[in-house]
Amino acid sequence: MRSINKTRRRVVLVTLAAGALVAATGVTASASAPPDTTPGGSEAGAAGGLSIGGEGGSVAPNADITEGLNIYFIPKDTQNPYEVIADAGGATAMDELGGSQVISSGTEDTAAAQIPSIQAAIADQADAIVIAGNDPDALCPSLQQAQDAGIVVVAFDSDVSCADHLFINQAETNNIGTAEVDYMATLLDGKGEVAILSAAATATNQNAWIEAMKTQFEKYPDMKLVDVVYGNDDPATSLTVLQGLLSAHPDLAGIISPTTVGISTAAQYLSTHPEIDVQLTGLGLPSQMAPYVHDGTVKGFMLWNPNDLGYLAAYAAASLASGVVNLEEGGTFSAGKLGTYTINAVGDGFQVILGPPTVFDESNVDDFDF
Ligand code: RAM
Repeated sequence: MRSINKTRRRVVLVTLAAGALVAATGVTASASAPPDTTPGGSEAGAAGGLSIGGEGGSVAPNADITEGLNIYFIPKDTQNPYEVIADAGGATAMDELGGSQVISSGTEDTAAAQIPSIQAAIADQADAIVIAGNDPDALCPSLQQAQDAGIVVVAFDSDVSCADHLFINQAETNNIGTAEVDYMATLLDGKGEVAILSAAATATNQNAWIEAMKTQFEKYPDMKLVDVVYGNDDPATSLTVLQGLLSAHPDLAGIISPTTVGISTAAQYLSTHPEIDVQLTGLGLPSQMAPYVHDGTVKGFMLWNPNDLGYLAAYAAASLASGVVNLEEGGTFSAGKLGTYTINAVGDGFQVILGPPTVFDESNVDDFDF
């Protein structure tokens, strides 16, 4: 066990843009104002009939976790509110585990913007990296360097294709895609032109969900997928491609946006353009989407608790880094308030699933704090 600088602040946020340090270290994660995401969010989900979380259990200090672990969280970018909430969940977990968290990434959803953060983790002799891959392959040479230096690699939110890592999946990949298409089919009575407003074209999670959606569209012969556009999880770009979509497809009846940035941008635009008769669903933060549900722009959408996702990823990374669990099928570890989780082999890799998503609509959209 390498020595840890005990004077290090518990949470450090670093934003790297084009390799340059934009925000100095030492800014606490709470300074970037993530919403208060208490465990009550999960309980509210369970009350709504859908569960988020593992096999249950109470918060218990995990005596087997090495104290003073330093874990780098490398989100897709440091600006996306979804990623900020997920990172805050990681901060809570590291606090419970007596370790520290550094949040480091760029401002654009590209692999190139994340590589300096991986290099920083290596230079800092981090114990683990928890990364949301902006690209499945392009990060692997750098992540391999990190593994060669003894750093545990965990992906969350968006997987990477590299060897010997664990992916913390928010929910079953196919189900996320098929549920959105099925929901759109109920909104459109199975008829009409539909488009997808995605995030970055290289994002592993987005592309996996889109593949599942394409297969599910085959079940609805009168509902056609006519276009896929990419807003890069940037509100301005999302708005530009949305407007392009609407003018290119005058008969468009529905938009599925499996990104919190895309769906909130589209909802805001459609709510101020009531003459546009387009149904919108996808993956959104209830805190951002509530006004558009209440004004009738959006009937329903889905998500899981991103705070729980980051919390689970931190517990998984700390458990692997402490040798409490090995990267193998059937390995189990405790994730504090979320309970016990089991590692599953999927294809060539290993995955842990947070739990089924929640559907939000008028009946429950105000019950969540994320
Ligand atoms: C956006 C990002 C993220 C995705 C969520 C649903 O914030 O694309 O990766 O998981 O939406």
